[in-house]
Amino acid sequence: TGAEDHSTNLARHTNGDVFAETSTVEDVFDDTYKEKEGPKPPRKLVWKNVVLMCLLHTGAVYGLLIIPSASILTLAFSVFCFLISALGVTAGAHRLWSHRSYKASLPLRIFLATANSMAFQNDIYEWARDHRVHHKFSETDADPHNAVRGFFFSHIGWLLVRKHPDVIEKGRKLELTDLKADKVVMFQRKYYKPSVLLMCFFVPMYIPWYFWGESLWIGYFVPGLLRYTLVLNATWLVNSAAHMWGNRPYDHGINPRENKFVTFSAIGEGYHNYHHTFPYDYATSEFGCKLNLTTCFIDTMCYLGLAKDCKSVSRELVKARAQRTGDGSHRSG
Ligand code: ST9
Ligand code: ZN
Ligand code: ZN
Repeated sequence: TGAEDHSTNLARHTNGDVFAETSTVEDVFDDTYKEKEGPKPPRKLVWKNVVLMCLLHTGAVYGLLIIPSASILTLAFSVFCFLISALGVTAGAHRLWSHRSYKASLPLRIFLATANSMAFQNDIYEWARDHRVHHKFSETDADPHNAVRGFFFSHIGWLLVRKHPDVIEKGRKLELTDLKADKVVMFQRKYYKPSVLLMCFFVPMYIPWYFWGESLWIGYFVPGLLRYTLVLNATWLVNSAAHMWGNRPYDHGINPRENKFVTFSAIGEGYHNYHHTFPYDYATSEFGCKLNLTTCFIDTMCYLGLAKDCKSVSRELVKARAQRTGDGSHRSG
């Protein structure tokens, strides 16, 4: 399946230079893997995570309730923090580090890693490793958030139980030298805990207090916990909703779908049928910046000379693929 896409993919992953080292990225679906037969291993709950996620979501609901007592500046700042942390995931952990779909200069990588700590979604190395197994073994036992196990599991449930052994077994065999060679990634991993305390909790709480006299309490619950929880859920919707609801214009043989709502809330990451079909495209869609703030951001970085070598798929290839394997809903605009 998709041999031409695969070879394009390999051809496009050129060798590194002063920007960032790249190697062949293992984000292409591997149809040779077969799930083990027999009963599945038992589900082992991790109670600590269950309790923490309950507390977090309770804190977020409380943050929602106290919005009327927050100043307008604090609300604007919360949106700002949402966007920065979202970019740390979309432009950083996802499009740059998991897929190597463009190259980023050192200052940009430092910015993205800092923004990524604000999103507190595991360090970049772990995120990208889990994400590469997600693409390579999509919707099997070796996919960390296997959507075949239902909405709840692929949304949040997978973070509340021990991983399926195949995720770890297959993950250990992945080629991750590009991540290990990236000093920014390794630095963020080494100092992950303090960087999260600072970026995800302290900065969002402290800045409104210091600069415009907001209470620390509101700073903690609104730009802090509420914003964090919203970014988490927007991200998780890509794994749950965008693997369940929407059209499949590029490949109807896979579950990931084009979902407008997810695209909006995840600043451009809901074109998920396209993304699983062409994982190396820096725009994760064929529509450029449309509903895609992340692509806009990367384009701006290129304009400023901070990013380069964005990979994309030619219109002809997209069209041919849609005709060959799509569900018939493709409209080339
Ligand atoms: C979070 C992540 O929320 C969200 C990621 C979402 C991905 C979305 C993708 C969608 C596309 C992109 C769209 C972006 C949109 C953004 C929009 C923004 C608006 N390979 O982990 P352990 C090893 S995090 C190889 O403990 P358990 C591991 O190294 C939220 N090896 O497994 C270790 O080895 P060693 C906050 C692997 O015990 C050993 O296995 N964080 C792999 O099963 C054990 O590892 C949390 O909630 C692999 N893939 O526990 C906590 N995986 O011992 C998260 C593991 O040698 N995590 N290994 O070091 C945990 O608490 C645990 O991982 C667990 C599993 C309980 C889930
Ligand atoms: Zn996916
Ligand atoms: Zn991806």
